[in-house]
Amino acid sequence: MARVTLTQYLIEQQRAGRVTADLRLLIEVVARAVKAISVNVSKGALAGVLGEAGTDNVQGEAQKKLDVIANEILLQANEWGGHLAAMASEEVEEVHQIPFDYPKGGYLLLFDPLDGSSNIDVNISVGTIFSVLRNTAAQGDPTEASFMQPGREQVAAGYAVYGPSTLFVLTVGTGVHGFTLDREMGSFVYTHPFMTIPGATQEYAINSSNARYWEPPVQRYIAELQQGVDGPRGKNFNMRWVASMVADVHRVLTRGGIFMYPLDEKCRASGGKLRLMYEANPMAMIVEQAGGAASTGRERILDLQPHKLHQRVPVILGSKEEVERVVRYHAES
Ligand code: AHM
Ligand code: MG
Repeated sequence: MARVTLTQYLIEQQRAGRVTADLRLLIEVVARAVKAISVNVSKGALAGVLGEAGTDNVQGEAQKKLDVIANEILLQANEWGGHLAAMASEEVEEVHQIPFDYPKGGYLLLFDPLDGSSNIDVNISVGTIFSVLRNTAAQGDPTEASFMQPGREQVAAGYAVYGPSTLFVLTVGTGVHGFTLDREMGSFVYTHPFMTIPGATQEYAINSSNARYWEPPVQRYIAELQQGVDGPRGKNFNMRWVASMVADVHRVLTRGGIFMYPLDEKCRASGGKLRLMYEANPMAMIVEQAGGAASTGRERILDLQPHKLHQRVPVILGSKEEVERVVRYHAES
C-alpha cells in the first residue's frame, strides 16, 4: 500500500477546504524545521550540541545549546515563506517580527522550540510544541496584544517528540493525527490517524517532589490514586513522570492517563509552571481534539484570556473523567 506523507495529508486537507494554502505551507515549514531539530538532537555529543549555552532566556532559565539551536532553526525556517505576520518563542522576550524584506502573511506562530531541555544531556525524549493563531492586527506590525487570544481561537496546534523515533502530531481542528519521521526518506509518514485518548485509565503523571506544596484538592486526588484497590477508587494506579511535557502528553494521548502541573505554593507567585501560549494552549487543543479535557483545575484552559506572552498557568489534562474529577475536587474544596 502506498504510504501517505504529511505533504499528501495536508494537500488533501486543503482540497477539502479544511486548511488554507498558507496554513498548509506554515505546517510544512514547521515540519521541515522539526526534521532539522531532530537531526541535531540525535547527533548529541557527536555534534557538540549538548550542555549549557551560557545564556539565560527571558524567564531567567539557563539555556541549553540545543534550546538556542532549535529556536534559531524555527525562526529562520519561518521568516521568508510569506505565511506569517510574526512569531513568538519561549526563548525570545519580545514578539519576533518578520524581516522587512520578506512578505507577510495572516498567521501568528508561537513555539517552545525545545521542551524538556533538562533531559537533553541525559538522552531522554525532548520535544517541540507549536500553536497557530490568526493575526488580528488590522495594520502595521503585530504587537504582543495581537497574540492575546484565548486558546480556542487556535487554527492549528502540534508537537514533535524526539524519542526513539521522531513523531509529528498535529491538529487543524479535525482530530489529532500523527506522522513518523522516516529518516532514510526524509519524510513524515502518516502512521497515527485520529488519535484518541482512552477513557478508562490507571496512570498519572505529576512531579510528586512538590507534594508538600500542593493545594488540598490535588492532595486529595493523588492520595486516592495512591490508595489503589484499598481506597475509594477501588483500583491500582501507576505513575510516570518524564519531565518532558511533550513525552508525558504523548503517552497520555497514546494510552490514556492524566498529566498535572498544578498550582502550588512553590509556583503560586508566577501563576504556575508551564507557559500558557506555547505549552498549555496547544496541548489543550490537541487533548480536546483527541476526546480528552484540559483545565487549570478551575477553568477550561482554552477559555483563558491571556494577558502576557510568557504567562504561566496550572495544567491538568488527559482522560476526560479524571480531569473532571480533579475539577470537581477543586470546586468542592
Ligand atoms: P522547559 O520548557 O523549560 O523545558 O520546561 C517545561 C518542562 C515540561 O516539559 C515538564 O513537564 C516540566 O517542565 C518539568 O518540570 P519539573 O522539572 O519541575 O518536573
Ligand atoms: Mg517547555
